[in-house]
Amino acid sequence: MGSYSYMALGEEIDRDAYVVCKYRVTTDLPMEKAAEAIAAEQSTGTWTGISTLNDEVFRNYAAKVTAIDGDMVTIAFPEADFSIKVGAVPQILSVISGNLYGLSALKGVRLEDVEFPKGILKQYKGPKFGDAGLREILHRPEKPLVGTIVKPKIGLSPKDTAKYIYEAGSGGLTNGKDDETLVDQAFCPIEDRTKAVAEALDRLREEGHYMVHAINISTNGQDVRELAEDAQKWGASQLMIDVLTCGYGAIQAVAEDPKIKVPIHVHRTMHAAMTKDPTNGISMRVIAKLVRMCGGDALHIGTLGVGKMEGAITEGKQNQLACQSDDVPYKKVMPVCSGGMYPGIVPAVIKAAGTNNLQIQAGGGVAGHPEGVRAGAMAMCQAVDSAFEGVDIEKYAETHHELKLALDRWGTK
Ligand code: CAP
Ligand code: MG
Repeated sequence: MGSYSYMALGEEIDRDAYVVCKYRVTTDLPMEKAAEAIAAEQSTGTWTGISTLNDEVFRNYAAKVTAIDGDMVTIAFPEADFSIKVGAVPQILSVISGNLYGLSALKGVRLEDVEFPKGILKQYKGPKFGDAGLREILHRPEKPLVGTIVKPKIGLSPKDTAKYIYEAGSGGLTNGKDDETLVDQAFCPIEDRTKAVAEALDRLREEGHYMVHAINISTNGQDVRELAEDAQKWGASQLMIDVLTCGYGAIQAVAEDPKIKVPIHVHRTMHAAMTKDPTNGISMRVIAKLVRMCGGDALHIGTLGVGKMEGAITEGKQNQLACQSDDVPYKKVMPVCSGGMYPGIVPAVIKAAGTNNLQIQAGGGVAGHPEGVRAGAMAMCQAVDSAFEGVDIEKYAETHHELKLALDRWGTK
């Protein structure tokens, strides 16, 4: 029974022949032992030597531990370990992010980053629209997109949802969306909501304002594509999919459906179950890379360390880069900053983002404005304009009533 070593420290590998992963590993064992346990379990090994593993199989398909730097372990998986046609992201995740979390050799392990070879990247089409496509639809070439999430997140009728969106658009917002828990409840059937919101958006367009609203079509695998086509038929200007509850396959199925001619907003609800713990799980950067491959046009990346949801600025910047980098053959994804946003925090978010190429959206920060949704929308737009024009927000508020009321209510960050 041959014994095989998965250690290949310092070995130069052809980056176009491997999927290269970086893991943060916590273990009481020597790091080499822990790293080898991951490489073995995720490729040709198991907990004991086996008579059925031969030199040829090992040579062709074994993963390699190519670097150990403190608690960071780099493991290279041969491209041949991954499916050629079917299998896609589910099979990729089973290799790079599967059994390893349960290995008794590890106290914790977090998949921090992944780099794919060209042969795998070319199996995916990426976003159909991307950030530039969204800007074209909205006739908004350079300022940040400004959006809202209809609040309360559940309970409004289709008519009241549409009224909310009409008010938000009248206040200048470019984007609306369903919240992550709203799909097709009895109080707001998706067909009625989609049609009512479409009428509100048509009215806004007749009044000279361009706005899209993402209808949440999160559902099971066999229905999501048909629901996407139905929602588009009912007038949806954008679709939303909760990627972690629906799966990456749902994004890919809808994005690659030739009948779908509207962008996809990707919500990441449930992500914190795997991204929040710095020693265990998966980084949002990896999720963002997979969403981009599968065709998401806009993706929540957190609030760069300044909002209500957890996440430090460095992670936020990594997520932003995963959406916007030029090192993959795909259109760029619009990074969405959401979660506890309000007008007074906008300058800090834009400063942290270091660019205007983002979508800032607020639910409570619009619906909670003292003078209602339209004024809340105006205050968010005024906050974005102040940052875009490089004017101090307090100064800007001296001549913008709605922003002044928002700053009085929630302050600045
Ligand atoms: C924001 C939101 C979004 C969060 C999710 C919410 O509402 O609708 O789902 O943005 O977090 O339900 O919290 P508020 P993330 O604007 O009222 O906070 O974007 O980090 O995935
Ligand atoms: Mg929400």
